[in-house]
Amino acid sequence: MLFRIWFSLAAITLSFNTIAAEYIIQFTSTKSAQLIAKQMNLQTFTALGSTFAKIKTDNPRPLENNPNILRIEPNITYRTFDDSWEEVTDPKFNMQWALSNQGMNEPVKPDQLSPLPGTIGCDISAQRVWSEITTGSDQIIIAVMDTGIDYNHPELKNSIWVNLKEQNGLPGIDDDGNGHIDDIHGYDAFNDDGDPMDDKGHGTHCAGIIGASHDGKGIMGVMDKVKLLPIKMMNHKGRGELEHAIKAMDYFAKSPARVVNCSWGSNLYSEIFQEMIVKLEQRGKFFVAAAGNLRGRNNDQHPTYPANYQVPNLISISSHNARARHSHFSTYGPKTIHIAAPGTKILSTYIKEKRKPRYKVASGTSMAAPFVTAAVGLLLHQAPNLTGDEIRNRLMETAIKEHHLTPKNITGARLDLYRLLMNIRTQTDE
Ligand SMILES: [Ca+2]
Ligand SMILES: [Ca+2]
Ligand SMILES: [Ca+2]
Repeated sequence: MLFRIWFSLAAITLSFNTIAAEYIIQFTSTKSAQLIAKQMNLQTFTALGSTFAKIKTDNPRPLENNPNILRIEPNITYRTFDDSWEEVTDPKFNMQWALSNQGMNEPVKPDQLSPLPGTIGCDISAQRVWSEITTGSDQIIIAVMDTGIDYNHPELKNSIWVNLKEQNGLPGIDDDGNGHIDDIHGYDAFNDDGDPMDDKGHGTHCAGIIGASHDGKGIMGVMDKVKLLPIKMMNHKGRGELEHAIKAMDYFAKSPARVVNCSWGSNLYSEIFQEMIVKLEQRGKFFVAAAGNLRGRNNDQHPTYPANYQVPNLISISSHNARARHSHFSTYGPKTIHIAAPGTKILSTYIKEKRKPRYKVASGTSMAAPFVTAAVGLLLHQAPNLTGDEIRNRLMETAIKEHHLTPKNITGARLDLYRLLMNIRTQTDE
């Protein structure tokens, strides 16, 4: 705790006496907010019952002692956790090693002759789940807090959540009274409007991993049927700030989604953000967070947030490759990262670009998290009353232990969807 306090104070102190920086103020009450906002001429916004404002100052210290202010934190910048991107010319399921690893199906660049041999069976057992258990359901709603989703993508358009009251309502009117105008397919917290179209591609890639349709074309998502709820909180560069994250969290809180994918983060701690996750635990909401891409970095010592928040309704995900090894770019954390999931050379959907296929191969813990998010969606559909703690324990106890992953995360294990949904626990004597 001391470390965290130091961490946030250090961030404030660093910018003290230098140049004016942006801060987010959380007020003690609505009344306090009105008072201060009027005095200082600030625009306020509300989220999860609290009132906030953004302020630019070179000295936040006097505000820290103001009795009307509960917290003041730097307006942290969050970044997407994608490590590398590659073009693809011929997308197809037999390149999706993460779903069904045949030993030779890691995607290759056009100038490469053959992929590195993968380990047969090093996948999440998706095919077995599809044939024996489920391919998903329209009742499962999954939020993707990211750069948006291309909701017109042929692989995704049938799987995008629809706000019926807005779809059947009037343009320019907030038909469902949720505070957002024309939010038919979700919300754009970055621009504060009702259109979460992706202008980067990152969110669309994550969305395809979860729910690209099983339609005989292109690729397949972990789920054939699902409702994806895009909450855009980052711009075309994959950058968003605490202000946008707070607004995105408020939308997620009000939405019917129970699980959210967070393939992004920052090394800066935010008490405001952590408190929001805790509040949402009471509403049965679960967070899947990518652990970050700083190669060789130990999250136990150098935390990444939100992945490192010590709350029961969040799971932190590192990345493994087709050979069941820790991905070279992924952070590790024997005490703080829970499980690994496939994140190296993942083929998925991408935004529309001139004369290019709407697919790309990408690597990053950003790509690993959505496999787990989809798994949580399916698990909650099967067992809706699980608590955050129970969801995380199930994921950890049913993950497959791998020698090479052992020092890299708490369990030394990787996601296995079949074992998760069949509740097949790893023997403790292994
Ligand atoms: Ca609305
Ligand atoms: Ca409307
Ligand atoms: Ca498809």
